[in-house]
Amino acid sequence: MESWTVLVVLLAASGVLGTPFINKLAPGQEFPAKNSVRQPSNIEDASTDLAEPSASELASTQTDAESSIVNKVDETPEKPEAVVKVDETPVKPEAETAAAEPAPIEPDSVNPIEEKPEKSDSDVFANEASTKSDLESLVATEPAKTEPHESEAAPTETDHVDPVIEEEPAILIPKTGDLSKNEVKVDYSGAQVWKISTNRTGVRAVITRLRRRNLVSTWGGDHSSADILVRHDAIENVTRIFKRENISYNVIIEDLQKRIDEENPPLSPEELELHDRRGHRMTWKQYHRLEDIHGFMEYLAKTYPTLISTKSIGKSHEGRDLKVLRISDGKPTNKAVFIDGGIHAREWISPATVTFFINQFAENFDEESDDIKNTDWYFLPVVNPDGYEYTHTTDRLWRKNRKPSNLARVCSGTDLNRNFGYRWGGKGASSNPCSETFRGRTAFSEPESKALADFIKSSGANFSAYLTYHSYGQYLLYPWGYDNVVPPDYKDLDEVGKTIAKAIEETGGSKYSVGSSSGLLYPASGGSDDWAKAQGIKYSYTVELSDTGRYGFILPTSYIDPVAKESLAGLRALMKIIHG
Ligand code: 0X9
Ligand code: ZN
Repeated sequence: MESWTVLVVLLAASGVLGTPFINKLAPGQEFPAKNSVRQPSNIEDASTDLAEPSASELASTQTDAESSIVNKVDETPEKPEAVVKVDETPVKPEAETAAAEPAPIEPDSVNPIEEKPEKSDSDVFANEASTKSDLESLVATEPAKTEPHESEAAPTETDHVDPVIEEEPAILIPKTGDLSKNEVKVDYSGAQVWKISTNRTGVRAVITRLRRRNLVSTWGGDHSSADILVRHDAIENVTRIFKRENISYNVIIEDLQKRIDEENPPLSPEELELHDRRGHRMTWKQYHRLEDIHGFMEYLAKTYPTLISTKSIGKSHEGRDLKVLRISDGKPTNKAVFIDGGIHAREWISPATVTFFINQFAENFDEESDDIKNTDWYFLPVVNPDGYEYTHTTDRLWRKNRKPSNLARVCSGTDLNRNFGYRWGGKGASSNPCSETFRGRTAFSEPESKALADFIKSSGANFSAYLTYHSYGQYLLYPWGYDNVVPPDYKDLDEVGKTIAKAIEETGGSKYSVGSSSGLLYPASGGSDDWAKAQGIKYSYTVELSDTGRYGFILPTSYIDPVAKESLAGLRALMKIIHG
């Protein structure tokens, strides 16, 4: 069948015109008062494509075909060509950006990392670089707790797509998983993950072009390498292009579907029964479904009612609970910490790690150190339950939430980590609903991000720390993410980050890199960490858990225990500092 025929058939069968699936779950308890098939080849037939432009062509020109399909760009975050230097001139402040005319988006400026920021006289940054350290020169001086410009949907300089997208729905091309209302499981047979050295100029541009043609998508990487997923039907062509252009790469994963199949083997019936008798099904030997995670949280609340409570702080788009678990002995002098996981659906190690923390503190509370006991803990292990379930049932590599865009529901999902209302809509966040980094229609347009933020604002707790667990890369990232600037207290954040990293390493664990997320990775606005920091929460970190790319998102279950344990050591180090 022709790929377009497949597209039409799938659209017809996909519920594009139907209503979204609603999964009703029982509401959670309230907190007590303080003292109490094949990968759809719907895009392009990669085997018939490619009259093979050279890399230089790829890098510098745009084919007719590409310009007509510009909206199918996959903007999975890309690591910078080189680590963004801290002494680079900071970009314009938000006020200027928002006021700027809706500049037509350069179709070729698809990579925010490659942009050269402009200098502005009215920059809000302290930029006396000559008298200060490089990082100091990037300290953003705007006050914390700045309320987001929620109604401003200003087009961004770095937007990768046509800003008048609503007028051109016909050129929106869905990606894998977007047509799956018929619940055909996405099959990654033969797809590969490659690690590419990006030291040479032009390599990233080649990757960007291939990505825009949906032949590859970006997984991760660092300043000198990129991990890309190469579609099965694109391997031959991409290989040829890379060979011709002398781009070196290693095949990290030979057959992605095989890895996926091996990743999460079921427990034996005996093991299951053993765990069931304990009152919940969580094992940390497996990646569990949402039902098991929520069941575990309810079990703890029931078992330790004076210490632990749960609360549904809202519902996901498909009606699943956003369940927060609180651990607190109710002492009025306690500090408060908020920890979440699973903002990105496919990062399974994150909810596994967060639930590991919960289990440790809940089951051993009396033996815990004062740093742990004198804290009111709030855990939201799965911020994106619809996406998380979708990765179990349909597409293992889904990243966003599952709310359909309003464009005939061709493309689903918003990247929740681009939807928070601090500097929303800036760099590294797309206005294209088909993009992996779609920022949503407005700040907090998504029920999941909104519920999280509303809860933090209204809980009455005075949070000292906000930790959000992601994967992968082994990074400890502090704000700001929206641009290559740092907050006034960045030195504290850097120092504490390094202390956490040291504690992790000293357990015999992994090596973490510490830095601001825009500096170390790439600018990406609308992140939960930036929003939390802007609320005045001092220690706001994104933790990118293991690994560094050998398995990437498909981390075998044998890693859950060591990753969670070393992360716990890091958390303990942070708590020691907080309780100083
Ligand atoms: O891009 C992201 O959202 C995070 N990386 S991930 O690979 N897990 O997708 C990093 C977020 C860093 N924080 C901000 N940019 N605000
Ligand atoms: Zn993530």
